[in-house]
Amino acid sequence: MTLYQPFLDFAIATLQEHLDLQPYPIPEGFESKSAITGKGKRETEVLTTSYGYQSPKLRQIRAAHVQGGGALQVLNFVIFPHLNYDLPFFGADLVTLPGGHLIALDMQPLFRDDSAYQEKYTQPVLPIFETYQTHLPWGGDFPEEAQPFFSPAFLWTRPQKDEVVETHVFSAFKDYLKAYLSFVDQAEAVTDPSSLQEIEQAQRRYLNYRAEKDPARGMFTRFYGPEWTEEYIHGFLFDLERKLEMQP
Ligand code: DBV
Repeated sequence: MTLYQPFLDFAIATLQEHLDLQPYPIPEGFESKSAITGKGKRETEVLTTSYGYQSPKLRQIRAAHVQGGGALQVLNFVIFPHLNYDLPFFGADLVTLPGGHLIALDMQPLFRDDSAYQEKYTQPVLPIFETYQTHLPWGGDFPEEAQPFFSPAFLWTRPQKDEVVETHVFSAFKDYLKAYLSFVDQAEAVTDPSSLQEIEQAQRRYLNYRAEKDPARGMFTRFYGPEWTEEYIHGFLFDLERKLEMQP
């Protein structure tokens, strides 16, 4: 059992319980990928496994789980709603590197500076966010250009101990996911053409940013090569652009 496996198991079980969950196709060759890294006694396997689901309101629910021993563990888990809902993205980037843990957890807004939107999708999360401030303080040093994509309830923290991840971070992850599912439950389809256009624009903005700035690009390129990495990013992890191109 690795650090983030319980997070993944909880997420899938909870989604299954609350949603009409269907599989989301994972392109061939990307379900599971392994490479050997390091030399001699440092030789370790780095295994990346992918998970994909969808539901009537959620276009793509996907996870990438990287397992490379005690000094490299990642769970990147994102939910992309269908384009006819104003729902935020659920975004979790749980990263363990030799220097410690790096935790990003948020309901990433479509419209960061719209106060009605904040009222609807950030206010209800703030009490949960505040609950965790003592044990999971602000992690500092955050890319300026990423700011527009996060809400005021963005949980960004760098715990040193595994134990903090296993307890407080796991608990925050559960609370955020449950709160997200209650948003999904309440969400009603948008039909107004100009609102639909704004949603599509906001989704494209987010997608392009994440695909372009994916902080895992370097790591994946080192392990699996540039071709596999670019195809994984654009063909699975952040695939909206491709899916829209395929539509008539
Ligand atoms: N991040 C991803 C995907 C990953 C992944 C798909 C499957 O978006 C892993 C793997 N994140 C990952 C790794 C690192 C980070 C760091 C391996 C460490 C990179 C390194 O130090 O070499 C939030 N993730 C980060 C950082 C931030 C985030 C701010 C540290 C700063 C940085 O290196 O850029 N999550 C990340 C982010 C957004 C998000 C920028 C933007 C919307 O949702």
